[in-house]
Amino acid sequence: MSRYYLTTAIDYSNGDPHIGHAYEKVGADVVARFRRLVGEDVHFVIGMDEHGQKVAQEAAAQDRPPQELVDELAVRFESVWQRLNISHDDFIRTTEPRHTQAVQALVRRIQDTGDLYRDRYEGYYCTGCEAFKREAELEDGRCPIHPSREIAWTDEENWFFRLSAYTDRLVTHIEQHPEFIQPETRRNEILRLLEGGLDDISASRSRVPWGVPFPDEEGHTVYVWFDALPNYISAIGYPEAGFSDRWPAALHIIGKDITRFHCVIWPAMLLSAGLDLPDTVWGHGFVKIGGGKLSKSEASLLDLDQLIERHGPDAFRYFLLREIPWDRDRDFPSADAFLQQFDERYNSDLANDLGNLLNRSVAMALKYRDGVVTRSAATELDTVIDSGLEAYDTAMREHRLHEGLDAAMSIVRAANGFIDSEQPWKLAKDPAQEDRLDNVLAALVRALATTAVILEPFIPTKAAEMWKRLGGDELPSLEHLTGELPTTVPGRWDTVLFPRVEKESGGG
Ligand code: ME8
Repeated sequence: MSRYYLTTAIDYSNGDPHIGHAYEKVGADVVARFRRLVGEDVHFVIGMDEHGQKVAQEAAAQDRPPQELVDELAVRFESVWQRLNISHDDFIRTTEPRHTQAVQALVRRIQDTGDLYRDRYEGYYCTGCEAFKREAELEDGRCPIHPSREIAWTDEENWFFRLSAYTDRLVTHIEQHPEFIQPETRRNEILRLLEGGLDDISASRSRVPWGVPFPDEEGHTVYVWFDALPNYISAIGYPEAGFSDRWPAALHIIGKDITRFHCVIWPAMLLSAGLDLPDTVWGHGFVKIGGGKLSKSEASLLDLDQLIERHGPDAFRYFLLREIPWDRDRDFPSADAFLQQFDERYNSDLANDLGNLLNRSVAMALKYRDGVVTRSAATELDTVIDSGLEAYDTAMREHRLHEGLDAAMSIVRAANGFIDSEQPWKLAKDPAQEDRLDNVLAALVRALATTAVILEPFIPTKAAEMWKRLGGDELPSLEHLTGELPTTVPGRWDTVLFPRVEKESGGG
């Protein structure tokens, strides 16, 4: 069984989870579930980034010890992930002793290679990015990513990491491994950045007490990115030898704002420590409302608990990946527009296309054949199912999740079209069409069974229920799909899979 270790960014513990976090975790969960579906031994890690100035400032603003704040937020994030059915195997928190030990071990190892030196830093620091900024990176004296935050001038004696020494090795690695940074837009951005050469960066902070103590350096903590990035190895047991059972990771999933940390700093740290680089870093796009920052009142309309409540967790998962391409940004004009689109998508794709197909097909199989579907020949719909499966598999393996989802839904749309064109109720009246009716019904059940399996990564609970309603037991893995198709539909269900919503969309 091949191993597949995947991770997401660990989220900052300075506020509640939002739709951007949910989008990333759901997308990563779709990848994890897809890899399990194709029979791989998946290890899926998410977690919390709990140290640094940003978290310390929030705790101070709330007049609380930072540990108390991060403990509370970790519970809050995990409860949302549970409600969304995120199937992670581990939840790493950077305040855990296993993490602290791993970070210190990695810093010592990098120190041993001679890549750390003491120097003085004088310049700007953006707590939003948790990063030092060159003057040229600022716009009107502010960080363009966090224009609402004051940018702070800092002057401190730090440990520095010789990042500049890795420029050429990084360029060579990226050029020789086109799969290392994806999608390609991100790869090009990083190559452009490397063309300009790299500055060395701080590895410690002497003015931020909330962090992992820097080894043998009283008063210094490990710079928060130097602390956060190694979560990918601390979670699998670094520096214990067993960590290499999982390392290198197959995939790091992160947002486009932090590709530089993952495609430049992290690989340089790994190279310095003599560790392998991850196979792929995927930098997904951003969900935006009204072009950028959400106002507080708009944000409250998009509270995750309410969004999950609105049409259930599967519908929210579906909506996020149907509407927001996995490789690009998506801007909704307003929170109201987001909700309206959510309601429309729910009704059109899930209640109408998928839900109705299931109802109509089950009803016809029961009415005309007592639920037993047998085939003597393939139909046009079978051809569509075969090509849909192939398109799905290719898209999913290349992490084009929105295309994978569309390939699955194209089978659903084709099956509905097939019912309309074949008119099974007419075939049932004509004794000469008995075989044709058998084949049509069998193809419909096959379309539904196939989509139940391949939609499992996106809508895990409803997909399992679909499979059951078709007479299946446990959802099979993808390679066993053909052999395990249900052939007897057990009976009618008195509930529908996705009840239609009729209410006006809006904030409530
Ligand atoms: O960056 N749309 O944490 P974070 C899509 N702790 N994705 C978004 C988003 C949006 N509107 N807003 C944020 C951090 N994200 C660091 C990561 S990893 C070693 C440390 C994504 O809470 C963002 O790109 O600010 C990142 O991948 C993740 O959410 C966590 O963001």
